[in-house]
Amino acid sequence: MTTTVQIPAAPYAYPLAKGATALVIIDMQRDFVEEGGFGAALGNDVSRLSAIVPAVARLLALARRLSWTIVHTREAHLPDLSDCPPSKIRRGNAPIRIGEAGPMGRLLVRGEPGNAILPEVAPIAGEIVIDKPGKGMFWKTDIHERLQARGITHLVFAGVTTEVCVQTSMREANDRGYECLLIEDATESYFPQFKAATLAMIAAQGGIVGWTTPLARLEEVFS
Ligand code: TIU
Repeated sequence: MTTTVQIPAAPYAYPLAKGATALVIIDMQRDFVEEGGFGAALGNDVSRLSAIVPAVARLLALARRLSWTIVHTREAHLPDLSDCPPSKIRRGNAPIRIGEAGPMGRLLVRGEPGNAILPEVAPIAGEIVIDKPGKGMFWKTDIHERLQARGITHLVFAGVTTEVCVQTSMREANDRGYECLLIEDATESYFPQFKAATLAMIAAQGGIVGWTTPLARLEEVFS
């Protein structure tokens, strides 16, 4: 039988299901956090994102201690870009585009240096790593089947960026019936106002997408 643990959260306590919860860390890859990557090519100030690395590392350590299923995603395309819609390549005003070579290799292409997850939060053996061609983690991936096979019903989210890949993945998960909690200080955006709006809209209307809480609330419950 699954035991439920109440985590203080917005808009009300999150009913975390022990033994049926996975941590999902979205796209903590060099492409978004370091100069010379995809995030910088889009014209963003990437320096904001590295501030959350210690919190994501603490959350990952907690999830490992609790023996949760752990999922790491990367936004990554096949080298021939056959999984990348032309519209995604065309979009924006970037000096280098998806698939073109930058200082960290070909942008958003699997296996390139820029596609690597940051060493502080890198996966270890036994953890799931998903290369996703979309912003959301379910489109053209097998993650739903893999989570279902493990009996996972609850997802705790972290990563970047809050209003793009994190929110899209959380909404996709919500539509598939998962109970979703976003860790507020383990996610970040290039735009502080978009992060604030995303946290607010997730928890609004009685948790229309899910719940949000600071990492400290989770750590206190499992101390
Ligand atoms: N541009 C931006 O904010 N994000 C992305 O393109 N991908 C992710 O959020 N991972």
